[in-house]
Amino acid sequence: MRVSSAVERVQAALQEHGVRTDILEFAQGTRTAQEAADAVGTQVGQIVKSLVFLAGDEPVLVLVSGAHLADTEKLGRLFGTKVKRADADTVREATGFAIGGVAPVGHIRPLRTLIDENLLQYDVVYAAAGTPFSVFPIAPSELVRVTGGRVADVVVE
Ligand code: 5CA
Repeated sequence: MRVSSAVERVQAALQEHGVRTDILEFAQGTRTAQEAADAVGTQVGQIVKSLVFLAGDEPVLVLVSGAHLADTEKLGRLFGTKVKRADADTVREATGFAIGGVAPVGHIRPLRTLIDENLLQYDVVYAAAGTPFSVFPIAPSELVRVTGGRVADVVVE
């Protein structure tokens, strides 16, 4: 199977940061956190949702545990401006990835990033690798390092 250019972009970004990991591909699909958890055989909390929001006009990235929902009020306070969910076109424009495959790295340009503190409790988490059929395992501390993200309380209680 030809490796998609989106996956190659993620691979290159991970390599650039010295992350050693293998991208896992699943024919049955990993479009949602639950599908990804089922495919990998892990709990949904260990799946990283890579969500794009607009903070004012600026696209930003929020990495959220699959077991939690992002709280736009909290995001607003953390980014210092009104925050809303980006639509599908904006997501693709800002990241180069389509919804369901948005990776935490390998974007067209760097995005300010917040990371759900709930992800830090796990030894390993799984993030999308650029397509709705691929994920890669990574230690949460490494995810923080490679994204340059800030760990924060970003979820609905
Ligand atoms: N591959 C999986 C697990 S890594 C994945 O990408 N999950 S996700 O949660 O990060 O991506 C799906 C998310 O995209 C959903 O949680 C939903 O919030 C968002 N989404 C789905 N459809 C739309 C849409 N039309 N516009 C904006 N956001 C959407």
